[in-house]
Amino acid sequence: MMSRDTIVDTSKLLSYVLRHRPDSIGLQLDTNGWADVDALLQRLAEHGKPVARELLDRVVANNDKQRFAFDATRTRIRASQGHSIQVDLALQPAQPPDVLYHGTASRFLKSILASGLRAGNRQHVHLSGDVGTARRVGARYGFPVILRVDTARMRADGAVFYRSDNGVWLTGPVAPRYLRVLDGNSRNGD
Ligand code: HQG
Repeated sequence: MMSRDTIVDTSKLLSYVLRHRPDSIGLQLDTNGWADVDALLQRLAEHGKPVARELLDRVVANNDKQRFAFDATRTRIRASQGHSIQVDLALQPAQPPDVLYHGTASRFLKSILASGLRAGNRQHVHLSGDVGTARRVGARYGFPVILRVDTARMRADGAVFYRSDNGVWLTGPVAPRYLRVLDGNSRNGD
C-alpha cells in the first residue's frame, strides 16, 4: 500500500539525494542536475532504501509542489529547484510580476532587514507568487513573517529572475531596500 507517509518520505529522500547529496548513494548528476532513473533506483536499493518505479512515478506525478520532473523520454529525473549543489538548471530569465513574496520565520527578520535576503546554502533566493505560499514556506522554520519584494524595482536595477519548472521564482541576493514587511502580517492576497 502506498500511504501518504510513504509518498512524503520518498519525496524527502529524493529531495536529499537530488538537491543536496547525490554522492550519499554514489549517484552522478549531469551538469543540468539530471540523474538516470535506472541508476537512481539501483543506487537507492544498494543503499538500503529501495523505491519501486511505480512509487517514483507516483511521487513525481502527485507531489504537492511538483518538486521533481522527468525529462521528455522519462529516462532521467531531476529536482526542479532547491539545490545546494552546483547545477545549471538552464532556465531562461523570465519576467516576474511586479511584486513577489518571501516567507521567513520571525527570528530571521532582523538579520534580513539589515543584510537582505541571501541564498544561504541554496543556489538562489526563493520567492513566492502569493502570500499563502510564502506563509507556508516561512512556517517551516517558525512563526511566519511575509516580506513583500519590489521585483519591479529590482528589475529596473538589473536583477535577473527565473521561474523553476514548478513555479518557484528564483533570483540572486535581495538588498533590504527592496523588502517591506507585509503590514500586520495580513491575509490580503492569499
Ligand atoms: C532565511 C522549500 C537570516 C530565509 C520552499 C529562509 C522554497 C536569512 C532561510 C525553498 C537571511 C533559508 C526554499 C539573512 C535569508 N539572515 N536569515 N540575511 N536571508 N534568510 O530553506 O526560501 O518544500 O534555504 O528567509 O518552498 O525558506 O523544499 O530557503 O527562512 O521554495 O520544495 O534563511 O524550499 O521548498 O531557508 O525555502 P531555505 P527558503 P521545498
